[in-house]
Amino acid sequence: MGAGGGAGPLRVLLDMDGVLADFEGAVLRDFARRFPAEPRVELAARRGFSVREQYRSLRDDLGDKVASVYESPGFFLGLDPIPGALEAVQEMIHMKDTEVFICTSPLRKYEHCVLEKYQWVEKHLGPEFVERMILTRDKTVVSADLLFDDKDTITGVEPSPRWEHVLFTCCHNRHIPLPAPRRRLLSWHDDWKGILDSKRRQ
Ligand code: T3P
Ligand code: MG
Repeated sequence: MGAGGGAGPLRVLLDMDGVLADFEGAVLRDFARRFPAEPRVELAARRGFSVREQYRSLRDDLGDKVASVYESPGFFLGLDPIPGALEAVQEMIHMKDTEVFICTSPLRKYEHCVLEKYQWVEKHLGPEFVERMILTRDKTVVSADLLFDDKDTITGVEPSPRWEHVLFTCCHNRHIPLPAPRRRLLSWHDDWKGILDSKRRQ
């Protein structure tokens, strides 16, 4: 099915942080380096989408400290790829009847984040993928068949987005029960092709 109904290529949106780029691993690594004496949240203990909220719940000022980590220059460009992501995306882009876009939200404090997201994609996926980037704070207005995203609840002005949100498993969402018919992709080594195939048949 093409974006939201009818014949046509399958359009897939890929979120960036938590799906292609390891935001959580880098936050923990850089926080530990910059604030070695402070308490930190290990990945196994992460709960809830917002890193800032969880650090703030440890101690009030730690929220701003952890935010200063991901707002620093070089942070977004320095993220490691999620295991298997680059290979999966290169394979997906060459699949017949498939359109792949990267759909990512910039931080509200966008100074370094926006430029570095473009640079990251060019560095790890190549200039042709830069053509496929959609930066938006509201993913609900983008029309596609599938959105792979690690954020458990995605809201915006459109109450009924055209895409099916497949939850990409990440440290902060692995404990969240997903009521049917919602589905997960556990990792890029899981059956993402099966999800694309089942969507084509719908
Ligand atoms: P993406 O849409 O690619 O997942 O909010 C800006 C980006 O940073 C967004 O990228 C999500 C990511 N992010 C987190 O994953 N957790 C956080 O706590 C914050 C502040 C941002
Ligand atoms: Mg994300």
